[in-house]
Amino acid sequence: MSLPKAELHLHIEGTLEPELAFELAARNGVTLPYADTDELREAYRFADLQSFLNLYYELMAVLRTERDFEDLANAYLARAAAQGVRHAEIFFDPQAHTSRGLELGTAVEGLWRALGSSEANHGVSSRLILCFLRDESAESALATLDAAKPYLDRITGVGLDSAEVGHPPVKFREVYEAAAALGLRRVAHAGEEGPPEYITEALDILGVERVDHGLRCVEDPALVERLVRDRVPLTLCPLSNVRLRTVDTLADHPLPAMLDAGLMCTVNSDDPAYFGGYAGENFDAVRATLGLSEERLRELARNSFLASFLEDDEELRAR
Ligand code: ES4
Ligand code: ZN
Repeated sequence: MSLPKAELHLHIEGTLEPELAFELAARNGVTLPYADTDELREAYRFADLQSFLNLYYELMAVLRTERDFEDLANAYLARAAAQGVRHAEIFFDPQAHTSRGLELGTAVEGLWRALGSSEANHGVSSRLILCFLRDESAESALATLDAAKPYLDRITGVGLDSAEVGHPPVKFREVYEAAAALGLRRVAHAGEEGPPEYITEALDILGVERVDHGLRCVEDPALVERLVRDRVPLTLCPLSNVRLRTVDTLADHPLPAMLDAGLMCTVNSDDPAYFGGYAGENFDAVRATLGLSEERLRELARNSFLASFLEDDEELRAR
């Protein structure tokens, strides 16, 4: 569906389609442990977040050069534009690349080659959000923030992703304090697989402006009341929740009840190459399966711009 919208929860490494993975593997002389794209797609059956992350990190081996990151981002932007995405706030995982021996600058410069000309080439404005891997140490996150200092003109904010349970937001208190002091915006994944308390911690200790997923807030009525009162945006990813079995089926997704409760929800795609759809398919799915009215869909699209990091004038132009 091509309702104008902003994408606020999108891991660029999660847009690596099997065809591009094999193309980059051939270009870089990397051997993948899959015979072809069909066999690779067969591996896209996940039991939980960790089983997905294992494949997600494995496939990143094909990303080696600035051009690889540029091609990855351009492929995403073209697809997003075709589905009505007018603005994209894009996560990337530097530690998943520096741990393989790449320079952080290879990822940033390569992504920027696509993002810097995205408005002209695709009609999509963009922002870059650096994510820390929460299953790595706080020291590693601090070192990553330090390594990013030469690129801060290209980085709008920081996020927190990867395996959630056992890695509460408080672990990254210092890192987020340092990021805030550098003038960076702050978001974090919380309440995807982790408990509602992680959402409260992300707000109170990390000072996040948006919560990525935040799905499990529904287990805590007092927290829901707070999120409604403070208009805290939640970047929900319905198809991701189905594929990672955070919900049993899409029909069981609490999105309609969350909207009825007054929560500021947005609909996003997370890792679209792995979860069966980009922003448009996520909107289509919630419309078809959850029976959301046109008015609710327009509310979701409006929320996506309101919750973005665009300035007011840019936001009006984008939608
Ligand atoms: C992710 Cl779905 C999801 N959750 C947490 N971390 C991630 N990194 C990429 N996709
Ligand atoms: Zn995510």
